[in-house]
Amino acid sequence: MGLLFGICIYLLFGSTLAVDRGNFKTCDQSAFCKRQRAMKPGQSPYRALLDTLELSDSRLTLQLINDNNKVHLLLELYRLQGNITRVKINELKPLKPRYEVPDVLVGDPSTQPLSVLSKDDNGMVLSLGAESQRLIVSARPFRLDIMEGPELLLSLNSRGLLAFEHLRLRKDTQADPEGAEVKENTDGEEQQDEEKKEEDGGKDNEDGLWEETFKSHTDSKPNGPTSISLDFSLPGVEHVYGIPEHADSLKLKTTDAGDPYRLYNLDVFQYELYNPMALYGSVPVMLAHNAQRTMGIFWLNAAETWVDISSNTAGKTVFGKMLDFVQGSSETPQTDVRWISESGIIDVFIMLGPKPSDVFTQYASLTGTQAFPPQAALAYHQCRWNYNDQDDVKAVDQGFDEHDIPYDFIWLDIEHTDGKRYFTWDPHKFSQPKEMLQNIMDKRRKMVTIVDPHIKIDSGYKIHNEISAKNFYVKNKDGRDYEGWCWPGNAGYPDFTNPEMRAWWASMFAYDQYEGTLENLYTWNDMNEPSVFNGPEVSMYKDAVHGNWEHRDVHNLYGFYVQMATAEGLVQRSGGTERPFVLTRSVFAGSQRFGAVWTGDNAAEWDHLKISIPMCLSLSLVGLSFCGADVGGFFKNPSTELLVRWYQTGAYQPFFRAHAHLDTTRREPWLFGPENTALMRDVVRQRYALLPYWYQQFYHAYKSGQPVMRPLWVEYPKDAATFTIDDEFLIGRDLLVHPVTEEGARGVTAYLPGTDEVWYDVHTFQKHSGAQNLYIPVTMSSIPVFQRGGSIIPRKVRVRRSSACMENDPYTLYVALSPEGIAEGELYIDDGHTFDFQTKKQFIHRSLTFAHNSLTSRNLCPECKFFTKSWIEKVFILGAKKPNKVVLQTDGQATAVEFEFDASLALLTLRKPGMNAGADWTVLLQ
Ligand code: NBV
Repeated sequence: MGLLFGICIYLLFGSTLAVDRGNFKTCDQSAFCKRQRAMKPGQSPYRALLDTLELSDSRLTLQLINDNNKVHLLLELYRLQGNITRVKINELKPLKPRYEVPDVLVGDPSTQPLSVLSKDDNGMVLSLGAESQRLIVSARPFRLDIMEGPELLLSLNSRGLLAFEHLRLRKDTQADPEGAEVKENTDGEEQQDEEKKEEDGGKDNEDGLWEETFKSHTDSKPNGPTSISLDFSLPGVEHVYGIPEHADSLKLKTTDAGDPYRLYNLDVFQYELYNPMALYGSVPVMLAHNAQRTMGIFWLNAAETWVDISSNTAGKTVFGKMLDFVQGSSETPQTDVRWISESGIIDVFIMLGPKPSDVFTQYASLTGTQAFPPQAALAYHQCRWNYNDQDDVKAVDQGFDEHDIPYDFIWLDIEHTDGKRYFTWDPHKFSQPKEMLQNIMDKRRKMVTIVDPHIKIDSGYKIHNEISAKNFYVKNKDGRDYEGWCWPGNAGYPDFTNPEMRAWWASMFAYDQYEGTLENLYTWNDMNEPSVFNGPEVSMYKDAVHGNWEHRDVHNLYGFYVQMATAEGLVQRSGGTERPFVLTRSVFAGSQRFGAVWTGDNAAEWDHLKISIPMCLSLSLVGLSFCGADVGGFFKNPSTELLVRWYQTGAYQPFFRAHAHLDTTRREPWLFGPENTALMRDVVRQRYALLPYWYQQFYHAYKSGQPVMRPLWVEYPKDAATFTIDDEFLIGRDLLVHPVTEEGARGVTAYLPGTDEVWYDVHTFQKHSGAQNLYIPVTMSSIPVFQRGGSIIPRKVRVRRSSACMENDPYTLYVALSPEGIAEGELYIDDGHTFDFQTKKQFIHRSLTFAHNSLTSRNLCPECKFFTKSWIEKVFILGAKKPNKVVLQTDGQATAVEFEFDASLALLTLRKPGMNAGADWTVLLQ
């Protein structure tokens, strides 16, 4: 019944696409959210016990006491390298340990010394080292203020919403959670057992403290109430971003009138746009921005979390008023945010910027950078649920050749398996997988198969038997293996939080384990929220057990771990030499280290095309650069116009994959008449030509944590006109894209930022000055893209059937001069797929600069070794003056270069200068 029900839900394919909101909790239906939200701003019951202060070099600890119930908390403060302050708050003596998120931070963040500048009965002032930054600890009520000079940057608990539901005994049963004892505090004060019981107030389960039912599902809460909450005030801030994944605008909205933004990884069928409901992934990172500064708040907690945002120019806090006084204004805007999580501890990293790029660097220092993907993964991917059989795969593969459209990856969805048993092939439809993969490999193309984390319970299935024998499944609260319904029917869910389980899972990708695979097969992890058709909110019971922890504590990490283990498997099967490619639906902070993410089951509707931009921008801002949306829309059939526009948009987004639901009509790009085939061909080819630039951007994302796809404000942080743009974005610093996302559009208005900038239309080479709204008339072939004057972009314009086929092809350089007549760019080249760039420094990294009429290539990594056959076949210089002569100097020789000059466009074209892309050279315009 459950399975049928699930499948029916999934296959119901009506004309109205709307989420069934009743399947998912509102804040009011989530007991802890309701309890916490019922607390209104006011005086905090927490007081800092200043005489408990302990300061070692870099760690400050201090006890807080809740004056209502006398429970003590322990506050830990750290100053981390790179302008980050970490604040941890836990119970001083919890009845049992509370969950602290492991594996997300890349290491123990390095700390810097802290020192106490002054201290009295009201509080103390600490020096944060950098730039006259101080932390003011106020004792009664407890609050923290981070100041820089006279400026208040951010306050914690200024609205008094710190709340910590301490672990307690249930009054009516007196059940002692796992032998916990009531202990004494270090300062001799008795841990207030009486008060604790009193807090339960004899009302046992009122307010869902000890049990909660949603629809037909009851969550037993063996630990009772455990939620935590803290507020942050951001004076001077009106724009906050991040906390994906939501189908909403880039700038986050205030939540006073509705629900908070929810972070709880869920498989939301037919999600709706422009609302704060949870989706597949959760990254608890918020960025706050104004024209002077960008900061970030990283709330490291993997339990269900809600985030309230309000903006109060009226009704300000005392500190807000003080700030007004200092700044002589009375209308300083302020954003207040409040984070609420169901369990765990408060562990928050305040990233103080001040530039957007600093916040990215700070966040990357904590959670790592984007995995550098194999270059082919940045090319075009062809997917549908499902390519039916080997012949179908062959026909689609040939179709691309016949229509002269490049592609790199063809994808197989769940139907390719033997009865939804992952790591297997349907014996009839895919009886010769190796032959199929070899055919694809012969064309230097690749394949992806789906491997979901729900495992069919079937004694004839090796994967199940091993997981079961090794005791690797998630458990029910009663200790038996947890079972849920999913595609295969009754399924078990491996406990990916267990490192031994992950190691075993990784080993299953070895060529002799995952039979029928070759090295051009990569992986897709879907349904890893985890999705459970018959579970609460289509997921797992919160009281399911992962080793020592409840599912409640780790929920938002499940998908993170699935992708981690899968990526590790792909690396291991190659003996550690090949870069993996794994696409995941569910993510958490740090998922960027393991591969790509997509925005799940969107629909073939114009609004879904539009939302792909802010959704991927939000993910990019919090480290996940490798993002894309299903091109064409997953549910429903797109009109031809929508499909073409979606190809045009997707070709300029990081992860470029067409995908479609099982019930949609086929939509390979040649099925819509020759004119439309030509439009789609053209834009896929534009993507391939631009791959050197994309690859270079990903190299930088990997090296430095800077996002690939960027909101305009990241590069133009002082320009308020960029703060709310949702229909335009940058790729790196130098390409600005304003895709056409309106039905029947005859023109678009693009904002070109930068008072000192000029922008060149990449198709016409026409020059436009910055800081203007430019109206661009469009036809069906138009994709408004502009190159920033002052940049150099490499392309490979001889497009072939896959990116690997273009490996040795020559480069064309697009040198777009700034108003001062200068430009700079880079060339990054490596083998495109191994870790040799990392382990053996086998890559070429060159800087390209144009100044004083000469274009020079300089080696940025003299100790690197890599040879390329690629050469420079053409150079376009946009915004140039006509030279008399062009001379190439390389290898101590000078040779004349043929050129052409188009005066109307100020375009200088150098024909076949012919130097090797890895060599030192200079081109002089004389
Ligand atoms: O595996 C089938 C689909 C997949 O095509 C899609 O991309 C995923 O997001 N999967 C969800 C399961 C069911 C979708 C209705």
